[in-house]
Amino acid sequence: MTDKVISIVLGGGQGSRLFPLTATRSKPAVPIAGKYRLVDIPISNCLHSNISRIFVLTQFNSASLNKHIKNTYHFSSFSTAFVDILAAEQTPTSGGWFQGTADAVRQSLHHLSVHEFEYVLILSGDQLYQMDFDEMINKHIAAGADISIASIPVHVNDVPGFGILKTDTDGRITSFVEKPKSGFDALVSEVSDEMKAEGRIYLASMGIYIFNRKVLYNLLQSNDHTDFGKEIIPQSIKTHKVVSYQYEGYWTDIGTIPSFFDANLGLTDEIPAFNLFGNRPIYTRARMLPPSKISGTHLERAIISEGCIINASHITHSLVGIRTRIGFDTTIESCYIMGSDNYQTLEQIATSKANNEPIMGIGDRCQIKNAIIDKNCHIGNDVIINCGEPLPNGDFPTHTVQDGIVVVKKRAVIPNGTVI
Ligand code: ADQ
Ligand code: ADP
Repeated sequence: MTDKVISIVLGGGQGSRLFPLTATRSKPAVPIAGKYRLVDIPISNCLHSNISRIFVLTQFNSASLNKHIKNTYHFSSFSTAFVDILAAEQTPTSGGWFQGTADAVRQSLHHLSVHEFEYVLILSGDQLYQMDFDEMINKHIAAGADISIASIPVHVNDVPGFGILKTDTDGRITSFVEKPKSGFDALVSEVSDEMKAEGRIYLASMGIYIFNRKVLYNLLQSNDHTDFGKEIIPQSIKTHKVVSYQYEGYWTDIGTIPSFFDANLGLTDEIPAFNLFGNRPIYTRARMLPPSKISGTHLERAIISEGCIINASHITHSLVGIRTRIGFDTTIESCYIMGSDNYQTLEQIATSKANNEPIMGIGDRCQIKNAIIDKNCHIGNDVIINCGEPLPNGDFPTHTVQDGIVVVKKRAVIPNGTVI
């Protein structure tokens, strides 16, 4: 049945919850887990579920996102498979930015119409999970549903952040409240004993929807609602058969700096909830990088990507991205270092050193804790980041602080001896 499906990945609105990682790049292009991009997660889930016609909707189209998609997702010219980026565009009928998730899909319908399909699978671009969509689609068809919504049991603390639904005994959704503020008692659902034991007694929408083609076109073309969670879904349960597809595997939102940070560092756990080391790889661009070269470093719970040159003394509970260079006697604890897009030449390094300017990467004798270091940063020698008193939130020229996490901005130059 998956050959009758087209998938749409919602690649991010105007919101800036991942700022400063999204200051100069579109959200789908944000690097994750050392060598991937956010968009690789939903695309890999689709490809593993044999869904190979995929649109990625984004507010702006960056050169690097295009390059990444073009260089990663190659298909045989005899297949119908594609991964296409659709950026918000001005047309005679629309003014530019997507106004919300439903508006983004509405503005893209004319690109879908040229394809043959029965079902549209709508996915968020900022979630970390591994899920079989073919099973969800089979259940959608077996239930004779108009719309299916993937749901997951959550704890009461998470209720205000999600669309919360309730179903009848057949799984048909009878109520849907987007991000409720009160009245939680009335929203409790029947869940498995295992979930009950964890206190996860509310069913949250995962923001993953299957729509029958006609239903989607009717719902989007009969009104100007801009949002699925706020408008389209709550109203459609009154007029259509909307069912819940309950999922209990690992799934997490990575749309904010703290959740993005936790999800990345969680990959260093002994048995991570999200398993990179399985037989369903996350696809990404093959870069032909050299193996990493590491010298004199005590590594503990560290994930080191390809192409790194590391002389640090300790790297603990951290992820080190592609082409990262780290100097001698440096200690890194609980950090996600994204790495670099290219190497500096030996001449460039010699010139920088002669001028007492930091080279790309992290210098000697640094101490860095609880930080995300974006790509292509130049961090000098003897730099200390986030190793003292808890830092208040703030936005500074070279970095931001949010909930105790320092994010060093892309291409930032941090001079020798700086203390943040
Ligand atoms: P949120 O994630 O808060 O809740 P929203 O901000 O609409 O909803 O984002 C959904 C996805 O669409 C995200 O990946 C976002 O980046 C993307 N997106 C948002 N606006 C966009 C736009 N204009 N153009 C392109 N992409 C855009 C939703 C549901 C809840 C549900 C949670 C689960 O509304 O009911 O519980 O997802 O995470
Ligand atoms: P990477 O993800 O590899 O760090 P980006 O996705 O940030 O790279 O994109 C590379 C380049 O694309 C940026 O340096 C910038 O010139 C351009 N770019 C990305 N996003 C925007 C934007 N919103 N406005 C203008 N240019 C952008």
